[in-house]
Amino acid sequence: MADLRHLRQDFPILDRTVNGKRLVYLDSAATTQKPRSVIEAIDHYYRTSNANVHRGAYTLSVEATEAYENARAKVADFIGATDSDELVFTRGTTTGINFVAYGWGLNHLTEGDRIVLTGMEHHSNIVPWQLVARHTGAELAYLPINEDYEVSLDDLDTVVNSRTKIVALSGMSNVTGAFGPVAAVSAAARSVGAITVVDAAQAVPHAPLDVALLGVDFLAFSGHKMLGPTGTGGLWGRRDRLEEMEPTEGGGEMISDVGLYESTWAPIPHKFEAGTPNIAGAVGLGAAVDYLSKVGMSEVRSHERALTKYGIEQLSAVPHLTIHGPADLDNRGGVISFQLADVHPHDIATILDQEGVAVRAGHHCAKPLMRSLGVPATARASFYLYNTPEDVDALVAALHHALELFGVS
Ligand code: 7TS
Repeated sequence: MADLRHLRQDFPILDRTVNGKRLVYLDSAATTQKPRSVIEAIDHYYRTSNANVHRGAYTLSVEATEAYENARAKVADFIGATDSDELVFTRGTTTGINFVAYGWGLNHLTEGDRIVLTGMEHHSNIVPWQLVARHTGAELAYLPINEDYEVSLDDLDTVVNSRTKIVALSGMSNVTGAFGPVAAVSAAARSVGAITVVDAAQAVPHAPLDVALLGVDFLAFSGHKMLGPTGTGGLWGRRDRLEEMEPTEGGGEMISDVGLYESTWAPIPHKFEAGTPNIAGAVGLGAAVDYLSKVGMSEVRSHERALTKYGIEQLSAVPHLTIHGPADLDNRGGVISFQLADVHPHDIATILDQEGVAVRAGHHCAKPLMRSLGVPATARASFYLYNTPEDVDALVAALHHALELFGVS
């Protein structure tokens, strides 16, 4: 296992205790903890350079604008975008997908057109498309998941048909950890002239990713799931796609000219960034990608792969425990959803919390996927670069404790 243990000291929150126990944070799929460098970058920005961007001719405003645009360049570079104009700052993955659904979908879909999704999507990659389908008369079609928890490509060529205009899929499930078949699906989409939108909320933070090689049209991700602050994220789009996409929010900062009845837009990416942006958030996200780049995304991936292997082995040895996710480590990331006997996942999470272990329980905003799994909810442990085998051991010990409490033998 790539030993990243030394990184733990960079995360102040990991020093705290919860219910008298060492904090074992296993909910990074929901949001990640923040290293000191990110916290300090935000603090430093507010202490030294705070002003609004793209406006004033005075020093502070110029510095704030530079900090904001430098962050854009860093984040663009981090995902392999050669042109930082192709990176729109958003509030997170949800906002990014909604921008594409309303800004591109609404203007390119007509009745009878098809939007293809998969059976393992988060609600934020389902509901915006349902809304746009309702507005346009387009229909939704799904690539289902198979018994290995993977998106089935058996009917790819019939589901992605000549009426398909948009295919949207997750790079990695936040429930099962399964990777999405982005390359195969985007090739099928391209062959019928459809665009591909990737929900990369769980992909960008955990492995090297290069939009220049992926061959997709849009890719949305969240800053807070990759060590950055909440309320930050990115939407990358190919230049031509962003140029043909309409803004969905109007206001200051996003215009070229405004008349009484008509307006024209600023060039990309600014036409999608109406109003005063989250400047400090962008600065924090820039510091987060600096941190991740210094560690190295290949290191992050190999650390999490090894930790997932260990986690699956150890959890599989717990009596009455069922894991919902692929066995193939090359096709999955560090998210492990499980059931423990017939104990409700919320009860599991509460008992684990007594031991200082933070896991999420519920439907994980993926209700259609939960229905395919045949369960209303799961408990879920998710890893990041600061987790260790000792964290897995603490989880397993707490689960044994839960079995005792519930009298399951
Ligand atoms: N897509 C996936 C695959 C996600 O896991 C999430 C958030 C989102 C989209 C939405 O991201 P947001 O930053 O806009 O909220 N997933 C989770 C989770 O698994 N637990 O809490 C949030």
